Amino acid sequence: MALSSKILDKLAKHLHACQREARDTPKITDDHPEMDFDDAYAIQDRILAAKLKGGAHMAGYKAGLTSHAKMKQMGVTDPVFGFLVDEFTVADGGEVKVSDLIHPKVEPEICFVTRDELKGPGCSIANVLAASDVVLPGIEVIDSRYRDFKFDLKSVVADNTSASRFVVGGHAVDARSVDLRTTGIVLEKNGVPVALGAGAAVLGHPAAAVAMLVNHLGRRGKTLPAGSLVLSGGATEAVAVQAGDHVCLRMQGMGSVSLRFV
Ligand code: OOG
Ligand code: MG
Repeated sequence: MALSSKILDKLAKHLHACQREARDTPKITDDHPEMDFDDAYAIQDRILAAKLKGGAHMAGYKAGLTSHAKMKQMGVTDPVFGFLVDEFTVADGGEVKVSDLIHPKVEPEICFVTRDELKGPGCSIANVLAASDVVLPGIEVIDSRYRDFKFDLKSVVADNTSASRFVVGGHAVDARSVDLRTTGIVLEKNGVPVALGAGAAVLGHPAAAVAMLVNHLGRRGKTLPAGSLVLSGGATEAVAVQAGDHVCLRMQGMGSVSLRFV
């Protein structure tokens, strides 16, 4: 850790306020270049603690920057992990108010629901599949609090990896009944396909993203509880949206899920 507890508190308050008030900010490493990854996750933990104190409930976890398309788009090289709480959830077919957000983008994600607790280190794709219940399609709405979506990895971790809204739906299938590497993904905006992919775009196999999350939690003395929802990360580049847009994700063998921006 490079930053004092007082500065971590201040940065967490600042980023949380930016999220709630839909206000952008320069990336926090501009003022704190010495910040390390432990600091970044400590800031994220403080934001989660504030949300839980305010009555929020955990809704799951997310891996991000798990595909080359996303890493290239954002200019970074490693995956990151964040939390999901109930205030981020949108019903399938539901509405997202653009005025509550800064500069939203959508991305298609293969989502896992676990049946058994998972522990790291040493968690593998096989462990994830053995402990999983179902997989289903999800659209994540990301909304970096950083000006023009410009950040480095540490800043984006502190900002809870740009988490803002998500929807899961479609048709859940047994995680072991499908080859998730060849699962086709079509993201449509206003009826037009805008991003295409397959599950293998996510670290070769989307379960690898869940295993990385579990190993990350293990390093921090935590486990992934049974019954967790995990977003495995955008399989394609994220697509900017604005009020009036309708977004639909079609995932092979798993139906579709959608939302509208108003
Ligand atoms: C960081 C969050 C990335 C994903 O699925 O890759 C993410 C960002 O790109 O703002 O959620
Ligand atoms: Mg994502």
